[in-house]
Amino acid sequence: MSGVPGAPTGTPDPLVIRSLEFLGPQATAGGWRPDSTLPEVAFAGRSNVGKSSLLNALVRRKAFARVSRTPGRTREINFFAVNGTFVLADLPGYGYARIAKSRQAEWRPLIEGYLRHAPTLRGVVLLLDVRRDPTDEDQVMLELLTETGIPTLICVTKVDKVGRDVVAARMKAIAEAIGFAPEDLIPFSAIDGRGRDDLAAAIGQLVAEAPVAEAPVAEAPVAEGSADSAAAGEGQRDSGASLDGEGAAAS
Ligand SMILES: Nc1nc2c(ncn2[C@@H]2O[C@H](COP(=O)(O)OP(=O)(O)O)[C@@H](O)[C@H]2O)c(=O)[nH]1
Ligand SMILES: [Mg+2]
Repeated sequence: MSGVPGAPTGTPDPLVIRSLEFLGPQATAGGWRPDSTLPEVAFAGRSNVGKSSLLNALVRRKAFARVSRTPGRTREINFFAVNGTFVLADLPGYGYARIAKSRQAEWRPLIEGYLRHAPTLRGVVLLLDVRRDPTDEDQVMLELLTETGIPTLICVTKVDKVGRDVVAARMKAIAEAIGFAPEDLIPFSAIDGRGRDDLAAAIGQLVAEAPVAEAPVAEAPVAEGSADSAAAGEGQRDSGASLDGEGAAAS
């Protein structure tokens, strides 16, 4: 099982966790975020898509799996430094059916603000449920990613919930709905582990690749004020936090 196009088999697994440090939450658009120079990868998707389960499977950490039921935490962006080498940003799930419509729209300014002001962001992993067609909110997310030019990995979750033959058909339908090639989608299951190594390799590539959206470094003379982003204090907060998860979520 494999098939991440271009992912060399020799890419070291960046998600063998030696250290994992909670850096803090971003709660509002333009609010605090870590002043990090490390490459960053963000994870996005609809509530209940399986994001917490995927992250727990990716980093293979029991402590990580502790599902927080704090409602507030699930509406924040939570930042973690992995092995001191890259930052994982867990974006709030959108489209949660039990949240009033007025609150459902809150995710957009926060996520949009984040995408536009994350200087070291190397890519976003967007999760889509194998059994569902992409929603309007998924499409909004994709449009934001296209517009900002942020490299995007599509991960199709919960593939263990449908038969193997159905997976192929669903991958094709989902790819079509979002304008991707089916072979560029990564099938994933937190239950049987499918896709975990492919996703880890693809993330490894993202964080290893030359930055695409950062200020030019060596060649061009540095424009004043553009490169100096390291200044303010390290935002280190309660490191006992774990990734969010709606343990009691419906469907
Ligand atoms: N069968 C199966 N269930 C999953 C998988 N990933 C998540 N789930 C279930 O889907 C629900 C939502 O998962 P969760 O990780 O909390 O989703 P989140 O809201 O996106 O963080 C939970 O009941 C999980 O047990 C998967 O790969 N396979
Ligand atoms: Mg979650």
